[in-house]
Amino acid sequence: MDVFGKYRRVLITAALPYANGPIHIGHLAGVYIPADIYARYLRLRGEEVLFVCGSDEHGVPIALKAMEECVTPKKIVDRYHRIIKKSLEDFGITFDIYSRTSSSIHRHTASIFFRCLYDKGKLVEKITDQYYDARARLFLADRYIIGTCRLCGYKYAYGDQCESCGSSISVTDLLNPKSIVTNTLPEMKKTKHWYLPLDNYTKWLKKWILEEHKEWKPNVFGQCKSWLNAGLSDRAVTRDLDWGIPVPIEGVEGKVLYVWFDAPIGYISNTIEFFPNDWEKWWKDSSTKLVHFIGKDNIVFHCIIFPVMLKAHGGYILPNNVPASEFLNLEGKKISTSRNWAIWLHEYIDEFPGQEDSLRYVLIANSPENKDSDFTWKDFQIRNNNELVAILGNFINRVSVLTHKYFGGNVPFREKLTSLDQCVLNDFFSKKIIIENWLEQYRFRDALKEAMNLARIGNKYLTDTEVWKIADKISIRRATVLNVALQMIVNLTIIFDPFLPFTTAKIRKFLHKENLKWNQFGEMDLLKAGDQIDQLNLLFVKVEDETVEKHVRKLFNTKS
Ligand code: B3M
Ligand code: ZN
Repeated sequence: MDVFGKYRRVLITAALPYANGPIHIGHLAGVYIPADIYARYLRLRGEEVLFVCGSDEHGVPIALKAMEECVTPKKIVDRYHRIIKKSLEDFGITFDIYSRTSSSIHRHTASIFFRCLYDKGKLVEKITDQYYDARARLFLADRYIIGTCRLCGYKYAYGDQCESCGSSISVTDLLNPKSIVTNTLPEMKKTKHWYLPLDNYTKWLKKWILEEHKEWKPNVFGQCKSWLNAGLSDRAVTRDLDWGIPVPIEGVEGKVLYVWFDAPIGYISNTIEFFPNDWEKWWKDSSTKLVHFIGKDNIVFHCIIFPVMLKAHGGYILPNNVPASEFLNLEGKKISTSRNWAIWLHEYIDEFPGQEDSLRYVLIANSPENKDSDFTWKDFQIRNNNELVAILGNFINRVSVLTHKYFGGNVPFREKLTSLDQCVLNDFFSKKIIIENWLEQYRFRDALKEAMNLARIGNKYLTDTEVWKIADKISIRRATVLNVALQMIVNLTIIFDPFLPFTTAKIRKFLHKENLKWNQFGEMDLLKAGDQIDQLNLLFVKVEDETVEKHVRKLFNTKS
C-alpha cells in the first residue's frame, strides 16, 4: 500500500445505528456517507478494505419502548433492523457486512471480551445505591428519574441534569423524585456492578491522543483534551436489566453488559462473522489501519472508553483516526426523532425514487464536517438544480447529444490537440492529487467541490470551443473536441464514483465502460475512436418549487 505508508489494509467502521427507530438524513450526512466515500475511494485504488457495521440492539431505550408497546424487545429490534438495513442499502452504503448485536456471534464475542477483563482483574466491583422502580421492576438510570430542581425549582428536572437552569445535578438532590416509566416514587436499593477504572489509563491516553494524534480533527482532539483534563472517573460496564448480554460471571443474575460496552465490540464480532478464520489480521496486526466514522456525541466512547477496553484486554490495535462529524440541523432546528423533526430515509426513497445521488450530493456538499450545518429544502433544490442538473448533468448531456447528432453515437477520432485543449486538460487532470489529499484527510466536502470543478471545466471547454457552430458536417475540429469531452466524461466517472455511485454507474453503462480504477484517471484513451455510446437518459431531475413547498409544509405541519 503506497498511499498509507506503513499500513497494508484499512478497517473502516461506521457507528452502529440504534435499533429503536428508523434513520434520517442526519445519520447519513454525519456517518454513513463519509464512511462510504472513504471505503469506495480506497477500493477504487485497489486497497484491501473491510467496511463493517450493524444494528445496535440492546439498552434501556429499547427495553422501555417494548414495555410501552407491550411487545418483546426482540420484536422492536427486528422491525427497525430491517428498516435501517434497507435504508442504508438504498443509499448505496457499501458495507461488507451489516450485522446486529443480538446475534449469537456477538453475544459470544462480547461475553469473552468482558470475561477476559474480569479475569485479568481489570474491572472494579462496587456496591452503590440506585433508584429502583418496583412497579416496572427496573433499576433506573438517573436520566429516567424526574423531580424538582433544588436550584431553580423546575419541576421536571432530570436526575442528571436540569434542562431549565442547565446545571448538572446528582439524582439524590432531586425533590419529589419520580420514575419516568411508571410515574411512581422510586425506592433506593443497593446493587452491585463492575466498573472500568478509566483514570488508571489517563497518563497513557494523554500520550496516545494528545501527543501522538495531534492530526485528529480539531473537534475530536478538543473534546478528548477536555475530557482528559477534567479527569476521568470509573464507568459502570454492567446494568440491572434483562435485555442485553448476561453478565458472564457465575451466580450473577438479572444483570447485563452495558450497551456501550457491548456495542463497540460489535465491530469485532462483525469482522469475525465476515471472516471467521481470518479476522485477527484486521484487529491484531499493526499493519491494519483502523478508522471509526461517528457523530460527535459518540466521541468519548470511541476515543477514550473503547480504546481503554482494547488496551485493558491487550493484543488489539487502536484506531488510527476517528473522524467524527458535528450535527446536521434541519430548517434551522436540531433534528428530533421524538418530535418527528426529521427527514426519514425510507420516506425520501418513496418520494424521490431514483434520486438517491441528489441527496448524497447535497449532504456531502453541505456536510457537518467541521461545524454544525443546516439542511433546508430550498438549499436542496438550489444545489440539485444549479449544480447537478446545470453543471454535471448538462455537460454530459450536451456531449451525448452532440456525439449522436454528428457522429451517430460513435466516439469520434481525435486529431492533434490545440494549445487550448492541452491547457484545459492539464488543468483538468491536475485536480486528481488535490482530491486525493482531501479524501485522505477526511475532507469530503472539499473533495466534492474539486470534483465539481472538473465538470465546470468540461462545460466551459464545450462552450469555449463552440463545436455546434462549426459549419461543415464532418469537421476534424469538432471530432477532436468531442473526443476530448468524452474522455473527460469517462474520467469524471472515476472521480465521482465514491460520491455519486448511482450516477457514475449510469454514465458508464451508457459509455459501455465498466470497472475503471482510480489510477486510470488521467488516461486519454479510455474510449477508443469508433466505440459506440448509447443515448443518455436524464441523469438528474429538476426539483420544482412546488416540491420544496410541499416538503417544507409537511415538516412544519408535523405534530410533536
Ligand atoms: N448506537 C449511536 C447512537 O445511537 C450508537 C453507536 C454505537 S457505536 C458502537 O447514538
Ligand atoms: Zn434547575
